[in-house]
Amino acid sequence: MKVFVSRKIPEIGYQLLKEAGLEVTAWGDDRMLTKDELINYSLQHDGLICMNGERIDKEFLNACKHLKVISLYSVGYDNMDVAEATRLNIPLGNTPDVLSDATADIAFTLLLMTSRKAIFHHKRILNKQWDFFRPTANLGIELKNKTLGIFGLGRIGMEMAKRCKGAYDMKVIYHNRSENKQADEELGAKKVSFDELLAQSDILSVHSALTAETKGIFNYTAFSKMKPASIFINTARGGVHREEDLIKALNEKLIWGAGLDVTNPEPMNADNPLLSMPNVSVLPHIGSATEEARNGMARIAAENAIAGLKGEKLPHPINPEVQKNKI
Ligand code: 8YV
Repeated sequence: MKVFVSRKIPEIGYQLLKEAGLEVTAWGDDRMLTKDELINYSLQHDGLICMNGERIDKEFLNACKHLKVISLYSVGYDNMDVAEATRLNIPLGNTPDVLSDATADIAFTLLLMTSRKAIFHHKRILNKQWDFFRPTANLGIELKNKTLGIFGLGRIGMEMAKRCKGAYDMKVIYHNRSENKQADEELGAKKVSFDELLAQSDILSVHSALTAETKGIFNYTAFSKMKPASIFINTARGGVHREEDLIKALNEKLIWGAGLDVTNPEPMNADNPLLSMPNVSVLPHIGSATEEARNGMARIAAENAIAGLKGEKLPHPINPEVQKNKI
């Protein structure tokens, strides 16, 4: 059996695949494959390990119906047409849990950076603007006892809530479809409506998947319902907020600041107005960028691929119904 890995991943991934007796083709060039290249390589293999930036859409899936498994090196699977893969009986896997701490750390980092205008002050040094002390210039805001609102309280949101509770004794509220009992028991977190989340949060942190329901939900109307002193954080997917509405909301001081690890599109243009706002911090989608998380993702992506190629249940399936009747 042959597996294609579409981008360089940590060594542990290749090692596990080889130990399982698979023939591995690892894309080694430092560039993204084109759609046609991805199809052509996939056609020569039985399984695929791919990235979130690659569109696993109807066209790809129908061209590569033969694949015994598609293992995504990412927890978010908004790049995949899951319904079509399920219709074609292709098992899909993702890499949850191993990146929750790393991503929550980036949400927390963005919160601190934004609340103290850290990037703006760093740029002042680079621009030779660090001159003399001004008691009232460019002040930040403190976080103790504030209310944290989580949009999409799953594994990553829970880790962000723990950090904010532990460090600043924040009150935690969240908006989810279903109640999160663990958050209630461990953090006293309360489930609220979307409008209540907007109205009550001092910090609003997005941790939801990008779906038809969440796409663009943070628009001008939503930002207008937030507190003028609030900070908006998004480490999930850029498509959940509308970038031009966020810029407008910041310019009109409807909200105080924003911290983004995800943008729309990615990469963000270097001339994006958000990059020159003092109360905004932007990072280039580095939520999972730690040795620990990326190694864990490589391990899980390999384990999913191996199981799929052996016709076994994937340890982390996206569409478990595909395999339920077959195994
Ligand atoms: C990846 C992520 O860096 O897992 C996810 O959903 O957003 C990140 O871990 C990104 O998807 C690139 O594949």
